[in-house]
Amino acid sequence: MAASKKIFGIVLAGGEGKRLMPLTADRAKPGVPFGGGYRLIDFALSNLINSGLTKIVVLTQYKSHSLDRHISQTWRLSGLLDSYVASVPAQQRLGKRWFSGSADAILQSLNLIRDEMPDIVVVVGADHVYRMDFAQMIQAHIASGLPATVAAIRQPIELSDQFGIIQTDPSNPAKITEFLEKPKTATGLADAPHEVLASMGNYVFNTDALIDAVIRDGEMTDSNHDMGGDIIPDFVSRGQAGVYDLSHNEVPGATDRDRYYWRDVGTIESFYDAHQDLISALPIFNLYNSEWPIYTQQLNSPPAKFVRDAKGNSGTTVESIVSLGCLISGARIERSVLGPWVTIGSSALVQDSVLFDRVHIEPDAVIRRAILDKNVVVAAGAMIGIDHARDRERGFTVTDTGITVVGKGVRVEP
Ligand code: ADQ
Repeated sequence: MAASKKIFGIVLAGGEGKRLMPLTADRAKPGVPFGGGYRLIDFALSNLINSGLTKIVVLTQYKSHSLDRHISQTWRLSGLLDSYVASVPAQQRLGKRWFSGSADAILQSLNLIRDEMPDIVVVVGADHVYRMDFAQMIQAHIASGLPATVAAIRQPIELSDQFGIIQTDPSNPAKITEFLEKPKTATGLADAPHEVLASMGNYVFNTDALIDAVIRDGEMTDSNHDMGGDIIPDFVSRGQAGVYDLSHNEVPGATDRDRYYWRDVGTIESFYDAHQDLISALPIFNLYNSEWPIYTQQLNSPPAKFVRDAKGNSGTTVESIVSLGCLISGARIERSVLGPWVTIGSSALVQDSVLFDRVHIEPDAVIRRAILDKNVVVAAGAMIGIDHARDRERGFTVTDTGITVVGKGVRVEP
């Protein structure tokens, strides 16, 4: 049914990601590296492409250079098939102002929708780790007869203030009766009082209804021009929004553990935890599902290499992801994720950590429960994540849960 419809994809990628500082000091949140060689946006884009969408725009604005470069280098689809993933920065089409919210980003980009004249527009966020077949959601959307559908997943009730929380009609659970954006308190589900139904920030709209809604919203002075805060509640108030529960989504090759995996990686803690979900032998999120691949840039890099150091130590690496171009010499690496071109010297110890591209760790350094941004250099014998007071003194971010984050390009002395 969906195959006969023209579908257009919009990825909202203009968010600042303040809670991921310092990783977002220099780049938009959807451009933050993840899981070795990926960027966060690769998950949303892979899901859309695997779902059969061929025309996708990515709306960017905040510090978008690194994200734009990633999209143009990685996501070139075939011009012959009239397919594209295009990164579109804010262009001040409606006056001298940037996007004032995610709905305003769409309002300012209506020319892109009108150019394609689709029947249906899929609007998704850009900073979640998950697998989802949008073709199944689109089918459910069409079957419902409603003009707007919100993708949803059950979440613990204590996280209600981070999500749009959905109540449905008991006699018609596919219809939303109430949508509260990030409420302080919420009512649990009838069959699971400690859970709520949370919006995933992914929506399917009939094109005309979306255009009408963002134009109407643009005329309102008391709106934040936000998809979750304003547009969806507006559809709900008119009895025109449906819900699509991720538990109905069957993605090929999913394991029992990761079938309905979805993580909002909006904070350092959740970003760190999502990495831990990748690395065990039976990962909570499986990157090795070739039936629903997560695509990213193909690096022109040699394979990772492990060598003995000058003293003959071979080192060990367990429960870790090591990317292309890495060179590990007699070091011990445990439960960690290494991005491309990381080098680690003799007798260094890296535990429970996430190292972005081109981190350089010299001999005898110790890194524990830390995230090191691109090009960080850790000098011989230096320690990170051992003494949190010292980490803070040196200007590093340390979370309440004891994760130390070192910003891009910093040199860490002993
Ligand atoms: P948040 O993620 O907090 O909640 P928001 O900050 O608006 O909402 O970000 C949503 C998406 O829009 C992100 O991908 C972000 O990059 C992008 N975005 C934000 N401002 C933008 C702008 N001005 N221009 C372009 N893109 C922009 C949302 C929903 C909740 C839902 C959660 C799920 O509002 O209802 O529960 O996502 O994580």
